[in-house]
Amino acid sequence: MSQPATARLSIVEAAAQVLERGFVALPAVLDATERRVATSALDEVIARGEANEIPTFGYAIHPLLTRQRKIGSFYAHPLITAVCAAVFADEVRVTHSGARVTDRGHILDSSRIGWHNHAYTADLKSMPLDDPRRGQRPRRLLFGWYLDGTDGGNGALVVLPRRFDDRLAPAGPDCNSAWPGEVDVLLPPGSAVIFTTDLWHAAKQPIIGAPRRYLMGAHVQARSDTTPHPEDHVHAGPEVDAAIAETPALGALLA
Ligand SMILES: O=C(O)CCC(=O)C(=O)O
Ligand SMILES: [Fe+2]
Repeated sequence: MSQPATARLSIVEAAAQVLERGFVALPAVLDATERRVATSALDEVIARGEANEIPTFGYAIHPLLTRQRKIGSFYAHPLITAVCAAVFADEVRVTHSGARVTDRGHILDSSRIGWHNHAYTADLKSMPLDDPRRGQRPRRLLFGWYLDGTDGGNGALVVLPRRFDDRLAPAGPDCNSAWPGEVDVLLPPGSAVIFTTDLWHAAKQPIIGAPRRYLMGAHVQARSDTTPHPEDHVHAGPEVDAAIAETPALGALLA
């Protein structure tokens, strides 16, 4: 099944989708100029040799905010901040930043990035998803900017929709195969996806010769929750300071 993301949702509707299905697609939020700014900012980091190139994954840049002052506004984007805040019913904090870029130079020899999630610490990982101790809402989300979208050519994001508190065992033992109920999230350029860290997801690989595929994203945590996560970064240094000077709202998100 695939799901083209076309409709414009209100903040409330978008947050409700995260609670009901574990993810929401926000189609075509960025315009062509914004997309060019972000893609060239990622290309600069790659050209400086600061990306970790993994043949079957692409370029991985983690953390990103400490390496590139030009992308602060995408991390403090008011729509992303508002939807995450509505999901948490709390203010938000950005705790991880990163990017994935793939192109025809990468030999993508398996059919997808296998099924995984970015669930919490060991305690929460072993706590059933419907355990009341988890609370009424997710406490950590991920967002991704798909700067040139996703389609059959450059590799769809694949998700297994679930209510945020559903007890959902992995749908199959093989993390590299298709799972029943999976949904391809197809996105026009400049779209964002917001999903809970518990959501099982995978990504189809770009076909050989597909155009460059740019993804940059973050972990977003409810401000009242200080539980650390192994993927968290310290965002500090001159690039972060310069980004905050240009986009003051980023300062509040990183504080
Ligand atoms: O490339 C994608 O669409 C998803 C990548 C991903 O899930 C990850 O890097 O953890
Ligand atoms: Fe992931």
